[in-house]
Amino acid sequence: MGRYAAMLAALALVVMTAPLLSTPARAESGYDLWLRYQPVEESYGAANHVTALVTGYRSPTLDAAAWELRRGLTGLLGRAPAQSSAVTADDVLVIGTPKSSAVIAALNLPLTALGDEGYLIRGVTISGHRAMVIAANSDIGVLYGAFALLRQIQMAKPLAGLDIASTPKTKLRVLNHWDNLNGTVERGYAGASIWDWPALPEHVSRRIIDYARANASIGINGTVVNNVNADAAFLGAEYIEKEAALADALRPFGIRLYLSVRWSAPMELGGLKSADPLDPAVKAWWQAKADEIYRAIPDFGGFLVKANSEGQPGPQDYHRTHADGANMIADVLKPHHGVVMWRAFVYANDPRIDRATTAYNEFVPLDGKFRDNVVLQVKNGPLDFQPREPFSPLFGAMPHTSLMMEFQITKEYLGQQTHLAYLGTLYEEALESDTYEHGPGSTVARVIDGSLDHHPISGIAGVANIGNDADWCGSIFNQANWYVFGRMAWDPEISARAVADEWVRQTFNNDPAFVTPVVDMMMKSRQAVVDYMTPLGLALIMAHGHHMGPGPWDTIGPREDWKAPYYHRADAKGIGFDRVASGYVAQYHSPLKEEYAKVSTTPEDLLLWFHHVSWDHRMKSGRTLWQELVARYQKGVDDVAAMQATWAKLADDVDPERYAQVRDFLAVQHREAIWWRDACLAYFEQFSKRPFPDGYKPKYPLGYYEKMPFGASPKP
Ligand code: BDP
Repeated sequence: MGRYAAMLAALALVVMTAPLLSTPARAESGYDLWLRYQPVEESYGAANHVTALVTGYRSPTLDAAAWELRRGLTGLLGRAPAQSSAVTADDVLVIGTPKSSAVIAALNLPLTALGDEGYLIRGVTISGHRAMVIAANSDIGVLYGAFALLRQIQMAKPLAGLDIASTPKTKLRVLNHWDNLNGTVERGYAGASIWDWPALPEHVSRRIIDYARANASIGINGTVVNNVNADAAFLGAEYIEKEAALADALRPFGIRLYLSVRWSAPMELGGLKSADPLDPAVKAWWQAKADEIYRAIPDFGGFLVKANSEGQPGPQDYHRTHADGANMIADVLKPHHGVVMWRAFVYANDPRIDRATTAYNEFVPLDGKFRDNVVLQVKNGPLDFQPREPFSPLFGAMPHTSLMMEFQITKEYLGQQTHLAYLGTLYEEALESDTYEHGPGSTVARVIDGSLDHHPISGIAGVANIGNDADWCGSIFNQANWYVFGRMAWDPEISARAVADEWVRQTFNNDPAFVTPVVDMMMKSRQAVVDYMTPLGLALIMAHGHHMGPGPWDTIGPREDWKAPYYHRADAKGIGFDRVASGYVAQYHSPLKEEYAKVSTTPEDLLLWFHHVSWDHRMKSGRTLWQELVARYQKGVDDVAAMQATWAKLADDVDPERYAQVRDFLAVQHREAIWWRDACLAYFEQFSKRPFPDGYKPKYPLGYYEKMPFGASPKP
């Protein structure tokens, strides 16, 4: 027997004997995400019944809604609902729009305020029968409502008395895939790209449909399929045909396709001599390209542009501004109703300038100069997706420009594949930050939902963590970050805890003895990462390039602002970046700029972000800064140990496969948290020259940590 045959035989044996062993639940790979539709546990479930599904006219989107409801209700309630076109019994579910369903039309429901994506779920009486309706103005609203109803049932909520009206607060709710032509994913930790370009346009895989379902279930309505570091080939005729096939598959689920574009594409694909946005030949090239794309994809969303950033070409190569560039592209998309998402992630290669100030300095003078179909895509913090940063001061500083949020869902700087870090709390912290643009209450959420300055375009982008792995995201808990991204894009004011609770119930079960500790663990998890990686406002001290593990000593980057000491500035006096002197603090509105200007009024969580502070500075705890730094690193490690202990008690409540993955990854996280603590403290101690508090000392000398090969970490 060959090796593979033997492996298969062994696997078959496991599969056959598995039901005989008393495992708590069937093994799950995680492929089903939060759409598992397992029977609702009797004890927590309400006695829900749905006897029949009443539909009207069909459309691909309404068919998707009916399909999902049939599948979901059959799984959850244990019985397939009958299919019907009229209400003839109790407990029927009627779905549709006033156009698609005569039954819905006759009910005269208050649908106007729902707009073109919202839904209404409500109990009604029809011809004397108890019924539930999912109604909307549009087919996609019905699909969103179908998922919302299934969510309620999966969470064991009673259907009786249900009355939910929900409308998304933002318009563009998009994933940004940093996927390359060759199938790799930049900063992807979940396997290869899900887009199978060689097989397109003929074949769209089942995974793509499941991807679309998962996105629709949380309201995501757009996807940028390729990396912001874009390859011009994505705009070539061969690829447009493939993209059109993908767009056709995504359309029933309300998902529009967008492309990242390379600024110099007119030269690379069109043979032009320049990519100057004010050159008529360049504009004509883009116009023809846009027309070509829209012929193939009539509802194409538009372009995402990374220009003059980290070596990418852009309008500044021709001494034009970002507005010149964005507006030229906006004009060619305008007749097709497309938008330009122009990234504000730019920074100068000048070590004398604080990198955190540069996007503001470049973009604020352009406020009011952008066309109305341009939206600036701004990362939540001014540097780069760190475990903690203050919100970018661009939010609140450009009232005449639409701004959308860019979050990173993939955890480039937060432990990548293995570390458990629920990002809901990070997103929430950014969104609820008050910019004071128009006085108190001018939150970042209100900037990006367009309500603060009355912008028609609003949105949130998330750099996807999705790949070809069995569980899509590299780990089960990473799925929660995709989920919370979508839920917060729909409603930037929803609470991180409420979303964690939803996710846990759907992904695992409704047992309070399970849900409560797991939600608590998730809610503390991101702070644990902050503490063992970059406590007290430190940033960008990860290892160079791959950003895996500690690298506060790293000076191998080609430019000053790619070296760790540029950020932490540790010396004999203290540690931290003086951002009062750099001009950064002044970019905030009052009262923030006054608060952040002084050590005494700066929140300790951001202390070293804003100030260079003496090692002996007295912290609120009574410890010196040096002692506090050690305590925070230690707390991060302890919190991971606490997560391990929590999970260890829950083995009986989860299927063995998912249980084991989480257990093993927490062990990795604990080992690496210790690595972070010891490597960073061994490094900083050479500057602080203060003794380590009792009971603590890094196990190895600094040089050992500095030489750690990629993928390895010291034995604790
Ligand atoms: C950084 C990533 C890099 C991206 C860049 C960006 O390390 O891979 O290209 O952001 O957002 O975080 O453009």
